[in-house]
Amino acid sequence: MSNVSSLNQAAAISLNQKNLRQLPSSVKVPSYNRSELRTGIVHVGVGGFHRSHEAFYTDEYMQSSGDLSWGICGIGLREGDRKMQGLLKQQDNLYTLLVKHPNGSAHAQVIACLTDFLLAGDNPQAVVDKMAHADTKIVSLTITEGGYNYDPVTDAFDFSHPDAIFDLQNLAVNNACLDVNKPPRLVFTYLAAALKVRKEAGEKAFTVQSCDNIQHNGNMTRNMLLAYVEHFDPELAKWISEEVCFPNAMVDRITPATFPEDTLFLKNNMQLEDAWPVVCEPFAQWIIEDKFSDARPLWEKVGAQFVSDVTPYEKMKIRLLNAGHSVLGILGSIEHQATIDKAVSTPIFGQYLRLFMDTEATPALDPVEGIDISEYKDILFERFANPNIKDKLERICLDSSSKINTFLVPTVLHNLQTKGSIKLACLVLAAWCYYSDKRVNDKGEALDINDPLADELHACAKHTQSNKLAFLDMETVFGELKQDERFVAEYEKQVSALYASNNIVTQMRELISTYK
Ligand code: CS2
Repeated sequence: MSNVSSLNQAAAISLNQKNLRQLPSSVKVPSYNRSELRTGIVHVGVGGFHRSHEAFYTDEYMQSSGDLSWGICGIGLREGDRKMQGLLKQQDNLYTLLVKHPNGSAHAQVIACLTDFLLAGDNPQAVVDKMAHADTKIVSLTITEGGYNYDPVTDAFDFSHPDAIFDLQNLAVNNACLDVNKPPRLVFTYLAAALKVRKEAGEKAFTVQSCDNIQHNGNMTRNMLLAYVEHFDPELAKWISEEVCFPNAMVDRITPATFPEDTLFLKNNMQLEDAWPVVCEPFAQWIIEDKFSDARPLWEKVGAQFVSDVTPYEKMKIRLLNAGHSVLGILGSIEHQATIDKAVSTPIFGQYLRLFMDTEATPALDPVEGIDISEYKDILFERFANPNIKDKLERICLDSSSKINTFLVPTVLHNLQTKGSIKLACLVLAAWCYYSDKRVNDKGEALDINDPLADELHACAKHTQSNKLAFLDMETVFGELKQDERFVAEYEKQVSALYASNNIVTQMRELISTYK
């Protein structure tokens, strides 16, 4: 066995431009001529999701249409992006999408639309120049739910955030110009600088397109950018408000983290050596409001859908899929579940999730044209259960402080207003407190908690034994909910019961039994 695999490994071909035409026929490669690509899109945040979603759609579009004006230049704002940038560079910015099907099979496709990858920390001016370049029609973003510098307590741009303070100080001493020795930290600073170049040259604006899981992600981007720019250049803010389009969009494709097994799988089964392939499910969905400042790829030719109002679609996706992930992620983590497929296939977790979706999340949705919500939920369960995806709960629980706010809290607020059920969501919030307090699962194994607010969450949660409402001191999450007596009473009931039993499954069972 080991001989066979070492023979296969020896035969693997490194992914790069020179070898592109020599890859085995089982690997799909684009037939367009990369040297003719122009860079029409600049994308900030080249993680797995961008590579399995927008880049995939764009690659498919260029491949099928022959319109090569939509090459993508990646931008990394964080030092942590250096690894991806370096590995992609060695592969001439090519990478493999490994699409894993529920029956255990997989297919591989090389994505060739990345033209370049710039690290802002190395040369911030190059980033601004790229965004401002006449070929750039769209600057898109995957900067995570927490990346918008939005303060849910004040419902406004967070000027007290250290990154905002840092950027504003540097802009102030430099007469609103970039200081190359102090690379800006906020994406908004780069957008402002590039849009200013366009404005001053009397040129058209580019579209700013968010690809994050935030309701009205375009409006959020617009509001945060305008609030920020207004602070130091009101004229530019006015121009942006008149000239720049920020389409709202619903984005969807489950993209787990890549593990060494995936790299090895490609090598052993497809003779392809890729240092950082992307793994994803076969399903992909992108529903976009058709509001662009300038030209755009005809993504509708390759499966995206353009609509005039994306609100019902994004609500449905965020409140069922993303919230569903968080429900399984938080409840499952404290009961030593490791992956979404295993958790959803464990009857008690599957039942709990379906009940949450049917009785709490669905009533908070609007009717969605052309979609049967019940069927949508069935499909979600099938997607979650894909045993080949193995989406780790650690990834799901990453940055829970932003996710719970975006994915779950709006459902609770809706149900408080309509006097609907909130108990299933309240147990998830109580479980999140327990998770943040104990930081171990029921087997005593340490939980890998990755959240910028992890210390604050722990500091509040650890007083729960003596004060059942201690966790609600997390203002950024519970600010609005805490004003509601019914919520506070229900949360207290759930958290008390959980701390008394020390067993999440007992509590889940208890709640499920109230529906029979
Ligand atoms: C997940 C999302 O991060 C999360 O919590 O719910 O990454 C999810 O997999 C994607 O939004 C799917 O489109």
